[in-house]
Amino acid sequence: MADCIFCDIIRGKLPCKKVYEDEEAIAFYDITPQAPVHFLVIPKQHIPNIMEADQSILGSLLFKAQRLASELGCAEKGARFVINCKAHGGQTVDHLHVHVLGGRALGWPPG
Ligand code: DGP
Repeated sequence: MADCIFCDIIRGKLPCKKVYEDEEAIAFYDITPQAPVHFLVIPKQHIPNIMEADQSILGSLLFKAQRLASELGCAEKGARFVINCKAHGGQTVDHLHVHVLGGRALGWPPG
């Protein structure tokens, strides 16, 4: 989709520090990390937010997020898996993405 920075990353028009890629998804480190481990898992298909995603893509993205978190050392102490949605959810990029944050203890609740 035009004017989507994550679609530009998928197409290689914008650089990223890639964690993982397959036919349907890509994972890369967040540009403004909020934890020692902070990466995003996104579908290659332009899906604006979680409300427009189906069961298959959600299951697949979350499973990949879980596997990658484990590979990056977050299995023992845990991590946070976050999907922000639209204005009230604090979503700033309108392309579905799962945040994975780990490597330190995180506070709760969010502001
Ligand atoms: P959200 O607020 O849930 O929409 O989070 C969007 C995240 O995307 C935010 O943590 C910063 C990250 N981000 C925005 N632009 C870029 C970019 O060009 N490259 C990378 N790697 N991350 C980006």
